[in-house]
Amino acid sequence: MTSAQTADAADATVDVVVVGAGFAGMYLLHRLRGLGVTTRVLESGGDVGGTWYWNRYPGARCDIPSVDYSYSFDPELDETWEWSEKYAAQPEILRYANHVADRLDLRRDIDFETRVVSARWDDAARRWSIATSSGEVILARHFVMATGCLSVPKEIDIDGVDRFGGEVYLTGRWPHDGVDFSGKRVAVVGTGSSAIQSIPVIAEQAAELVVLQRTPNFSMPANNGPIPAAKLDAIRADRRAYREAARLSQGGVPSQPPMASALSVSEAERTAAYEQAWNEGGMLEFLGSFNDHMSKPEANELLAEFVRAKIRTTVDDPETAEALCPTTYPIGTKRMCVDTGYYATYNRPNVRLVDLRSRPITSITETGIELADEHLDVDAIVFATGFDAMTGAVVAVDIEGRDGTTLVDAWAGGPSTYLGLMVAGFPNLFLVTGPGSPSVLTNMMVSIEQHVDWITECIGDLRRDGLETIEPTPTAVEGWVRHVNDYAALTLMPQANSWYMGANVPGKPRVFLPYPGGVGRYRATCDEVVGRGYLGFVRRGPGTTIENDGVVRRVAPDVQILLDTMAALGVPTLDTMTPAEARAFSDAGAAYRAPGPEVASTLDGTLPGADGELAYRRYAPAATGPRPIIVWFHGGGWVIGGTSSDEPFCRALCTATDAIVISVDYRHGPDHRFPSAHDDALAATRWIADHTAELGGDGRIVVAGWSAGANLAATVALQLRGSGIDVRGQLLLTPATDPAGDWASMSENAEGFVLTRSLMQWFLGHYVDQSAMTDPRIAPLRSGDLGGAPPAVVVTCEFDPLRDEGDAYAEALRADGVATVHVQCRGHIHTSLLAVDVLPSGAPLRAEIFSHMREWIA
Ligand code: N01
Repeated sequence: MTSAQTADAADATVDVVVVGAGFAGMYLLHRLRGLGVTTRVLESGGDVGGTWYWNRYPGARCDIPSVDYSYSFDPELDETWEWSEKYAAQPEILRYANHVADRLDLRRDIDFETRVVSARWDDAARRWSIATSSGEVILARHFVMATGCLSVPKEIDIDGVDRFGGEVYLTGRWPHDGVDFSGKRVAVVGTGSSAIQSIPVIAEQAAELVVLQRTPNFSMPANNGPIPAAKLDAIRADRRAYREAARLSQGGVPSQPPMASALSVSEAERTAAYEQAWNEGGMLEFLGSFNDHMSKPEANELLAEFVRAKIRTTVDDPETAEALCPTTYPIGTKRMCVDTGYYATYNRPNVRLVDLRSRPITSITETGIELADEHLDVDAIVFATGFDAMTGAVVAVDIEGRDGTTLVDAWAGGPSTYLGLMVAGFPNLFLVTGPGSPSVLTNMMVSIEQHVDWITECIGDLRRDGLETIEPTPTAVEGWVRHVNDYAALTLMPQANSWYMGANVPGKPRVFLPYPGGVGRYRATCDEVVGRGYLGFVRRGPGTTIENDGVVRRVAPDVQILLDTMAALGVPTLDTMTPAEARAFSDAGAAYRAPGPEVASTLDGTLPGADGELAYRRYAPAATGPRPIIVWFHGGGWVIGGTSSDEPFCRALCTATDAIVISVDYRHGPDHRFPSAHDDALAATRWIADHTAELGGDGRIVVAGWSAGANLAATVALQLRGSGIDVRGQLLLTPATDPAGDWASMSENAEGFVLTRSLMQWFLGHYVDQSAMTDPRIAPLRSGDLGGAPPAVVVTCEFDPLRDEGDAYAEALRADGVATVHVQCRGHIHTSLLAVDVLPSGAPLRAEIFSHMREWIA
């Protein structure tokens, strides 16, 4: 197809085609008009409203408070529209959509009952050719899928539906005239949100209702009614600030992020918090009543059990109650439901629950539903069986990008996008709330407005700059997909067979679809991408190509949150203090950290160093009998720290390896300068080796340390070559190996990752003279031959100023024939692995490190 042919076949040419006239398409049309571009909106429904146009089942209402689930872009609209209750019902929300369409005169640019069939990118003409169900072909520079996340109902995958002689309904495609179930025997299949909202209403009408449940869902009471006064007051006091707080929040509703762990408070305190959120809050407040429900299984289970107890006290029949209690996935990992009288409905004499786990459906017959052991005669079946979420509506259009690649093929292994907004190889195709964006995990209105604003401004920027196309680079897409997965891995979300994972649709790749980082963080990322010159995008215009390849979020998400929190708290850096102040500050900080795992015992003692007694702390594992001994040298730049400054890590090391860990102190600068610490480290290791039996050791020694301590461990390992001491291995965690070297990582990571270049200089300045900086004891990389050193695990972190000298040491060890495992920690900083029980993403890395160490001392 040439561009000339395309143009000939075209019925119309516009700047932008938008698919969908739900809340996303409506706002987009409004913004694009403001930009002065020509726009056609194509909508398969008969009017505006999207999800609220289609989902007219009884009981349908929003599960985010309506004052939040509404547009914020038009202050007058915001002030003049009044919601009748906390969670408005579908007819009221649809009235709101119509009101907005009237107010902004949107319908004149919308083609209703028009389905987009295909869209092909013409690279020569740099525009999309879009074919519709009415036979029209429209050419457009930009093509936006504003098709909603839950718009394509999942196909009914139960045998025999066509045979059924009664009425069949799909909650997502409900008749506009409503349905009268009076006097009828009705079956509802499914117990997701749609079912949980409709079941209580259908039960009031129907003669009999049987609910067919495959997986029970967690639901909480909507407590619907008047909008809470406190919320109204907050909005009226400062509407703009209220809306801004929503934009910067996690879920798109203003809230205080929870500070406490569910595991850190008494049972009474926890229950009181749960009761309050259950009775007064919404789903976001309930799940967010403590900060670890979505990350720690034990915390999650406490909340889940609270809901199960509520179900048991509400539902009279114990067997039904038990069947309604979800037990196979963590609470919140499937979208939690908000209901009005759902569980109590099962106390009605005309309602019955069938648990499909024990009594599966075998088929649908002419007269009802056949179970393994019973036939259910019914007059109507309601399928509340869900949607092909997030990708279904996008791939329903036959979209072909550059070089004839279809989106279906590009996404065969799961959707890959940049920011959930764009796809590599599909120029000028935008997705509103696409996979990889916060979307369904948040208040959709906030997410929609942010995406529409971003897309509009992007198109505006292109036009301003005389450019015609934009698309993400494969690197940017790969980086974003990795970041989304990194985030999801910090949560319990991937554990459920949910539609978030694509698990509800047979054959759909199992990928976590939305971005779990929250709307505030996500917005900042999108803004940063633009601020950095459209990082991760290629933009083209006549005779111009501007490629700005790169990855926007490379730091591990939990590490970034920690860094942001430290920045917000204004934690001072040690190099602004005297050594004594730095020691006091770091000792004080130790009181606030997680303690690390339990060990069988700890014991404090002293041992002779090179010049006087040195303190040590011995951590013993539960295993009995003589054990290998790991001699641990703490970090702290040879200036600060002591036997307990790395305590959580020492405990983790001890429990994971079943070895005795002896954390040895050493003399510090500036009072004791180089080589005092190095002499002490050697003397202490020798003494431990000589006294191994009395320390509980079996004669095998491992030397280990972090940062400056890893420098000591590396040097001791070299010095003990040929000594007769049975040194089985060396663990070097983010070691300093050549402080005088000119390392790129020292410049790249000079600022912003806790260990800074100036702090490193501060440490070195207090400990070692410039003239000694290349001494092989402080610069083991300069030792010449490293051969004969014990096997090594060298750990380096991507955002560590010491990364490159650590990498070089691992290479040098290998080159000199030392068995070396090099663990390179993507997205991590110098202090990451020491933050035991603080940074979840460090746990698998520690596990990997410890597994290698166990091989030395098996
Ligand atoms: O769909 P769902 P939904 N045989 O996928 C069952 C939003 N929403 O329409 O879990 C038997 O959650 C399936 O069982 P299982 C909201 O985000 C919002 O209810 O696969 N059962 C499940 O129980 C929500 O999360 C509101 O084992 C079958 C049910 O059908 C999303 O839309 C209201 C089956 C589907 O539940 C989807 O909710 C409504 C089969 N063959 C919806 N196939 C608001 O309040 C599926 N099921 C704003």
